[in-house]
Amino acid sequence: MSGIKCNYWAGRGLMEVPRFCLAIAGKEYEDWRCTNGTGDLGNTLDSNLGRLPTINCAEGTVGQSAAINFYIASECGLMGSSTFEAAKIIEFSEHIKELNTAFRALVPWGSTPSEEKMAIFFDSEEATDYEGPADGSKRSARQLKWFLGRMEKLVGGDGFAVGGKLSLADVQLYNMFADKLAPGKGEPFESAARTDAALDKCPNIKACIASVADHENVKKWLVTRASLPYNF
Ligand SMILES: N[C@@H](CCC(=O)N[C@@H](CS)C(=O)NCC(=O)O)C(=O)O
Repeated sequence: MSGIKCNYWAGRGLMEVPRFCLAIAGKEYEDWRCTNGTGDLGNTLDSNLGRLPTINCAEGTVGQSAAINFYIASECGLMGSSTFEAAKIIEFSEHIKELNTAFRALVPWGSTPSEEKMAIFFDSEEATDYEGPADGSKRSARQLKWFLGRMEKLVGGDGFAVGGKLSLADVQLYNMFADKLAPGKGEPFESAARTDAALDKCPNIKACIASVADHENVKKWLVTRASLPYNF
């Protein structure tokens, strides 16, 4: 047992990236899922301002998903081979977070997306500055194509985003672009088909996602989690 306890709701949300990292590393942990209120967790919620996710580990409690991702990925050997590579992995995490923020500005969590909003996110070519200094006049028009156009050039051409080996960045790419609970349920950006079509133009990013999808421990985790409570 790793001594790690993950505390979260009965969903993927902000805990599924750490769960994937733990699965990849083959570490056992306690996967606490909130079904009956968070009262049992006592003051361990303080580290996330009373919210989930949090983790308990030998040294104490950690809250905020970015910090949890860093801690778990480090413990699982998924934070690169140097401080520089760790920084590059965090850099990539932030790109992915910004992309998700752009999507959620159009489609707030829990809402039903309109075709108009989905078309803006997937098809907009208003911001086409895929190279060089970003065009600040198009700041509010940066949608999927803009992020992918720039991110595709940053990842390695060897199936790994950073440092020639599997890292948190690859897990986050899988989580954002490929993870789904079931056909039609919990699809990336509310449409796996549209997401896959966009990725067809990004062979480097697709290869990073495949490195995660093809990992034997990931395949086992996907079978295991199918029997666990997942509402989102
Ligand atoms: N920035 C925090 C956000 C935490 C957060 O919003 N958690 C949600 C669940 S995903 C929550 O518990 N919300 C309850 C609330 O805000 O009252 C993180 O990344 O951990």
